[in-house]
Amino acid sequence: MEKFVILGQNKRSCNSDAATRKKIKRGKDDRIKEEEEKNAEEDEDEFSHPVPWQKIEAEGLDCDYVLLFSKEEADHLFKQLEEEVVYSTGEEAKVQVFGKVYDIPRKQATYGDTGLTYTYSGVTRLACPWTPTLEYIRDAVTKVTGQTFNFVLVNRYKDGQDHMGEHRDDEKELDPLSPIASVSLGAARDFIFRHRDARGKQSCRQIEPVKLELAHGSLLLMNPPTNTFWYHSLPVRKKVLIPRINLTFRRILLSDEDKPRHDVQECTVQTGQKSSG
Ligand SMILES: O=C(O)CCC(=O)C(=O)O
Repeated sequence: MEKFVILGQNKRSCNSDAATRKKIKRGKDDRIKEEEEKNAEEDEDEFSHPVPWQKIEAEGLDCDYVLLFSKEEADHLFKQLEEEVVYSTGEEAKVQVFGKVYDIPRKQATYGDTGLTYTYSGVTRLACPWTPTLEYIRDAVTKVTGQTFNFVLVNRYKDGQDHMGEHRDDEKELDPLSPIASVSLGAARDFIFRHRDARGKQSCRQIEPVKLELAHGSLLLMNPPTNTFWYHSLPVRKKVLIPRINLTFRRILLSDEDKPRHDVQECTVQTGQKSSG
């Protein structure tokens, strides 16, 4: 039987929890102290995580998981993204692995700050301008983590046949000190981490894989050094019949050093809105 990390099903979103948090009351004659405590509390509201985070740890793996959005909000965000996100087609929907070109078994799009590019699987992609919903979700993630992001990779899985193979997000243009924040909307899907020393028949160590189920409205933070030591994948699950959208928010280094500028695939849509044609 497969062993999964059991993740909690807290029902409330961060925003509603923050709003209902009680203020600490102080005596009238202690005004300065009261003011200091109020300021500290406001700072905490801005960058704390009032819903319970779950820590997921193993050797060289450090992740945090939380249900960021309520079901209603997650349903709404999914619908909005279905309207706004424009996915790559044709040549742009292919990747190169060991020199061979393949169709991607899902749909992909890249959004972010102006001019940013990201190279993975042999293809360099230019970020389309943020859409309002991507911006909203990015800001919600920043609010609960205190981390900023300038790029998002959008993956859309039409059903459980669509998948993502084992890989690490360790490209040199990614800030190695920044976590990768993965927001999931739609079908719950299994997500599997495998240690680099425990892959394949030739593996030199026996380390158990870490298996999670990523829920609708969830946020998984993959903190450094997770992506150095652990590969991750989203395997085929034939019983899953509904779509899922995953957003991985990333921080791309702004220095032009080492940034490949060749073979850049242009962003085909400038507005981030679907064309009617
Ligand atoms: O859809 C997922 O949860 C996986 C996404 C992923 O592995 C990636 O964007 O690197």
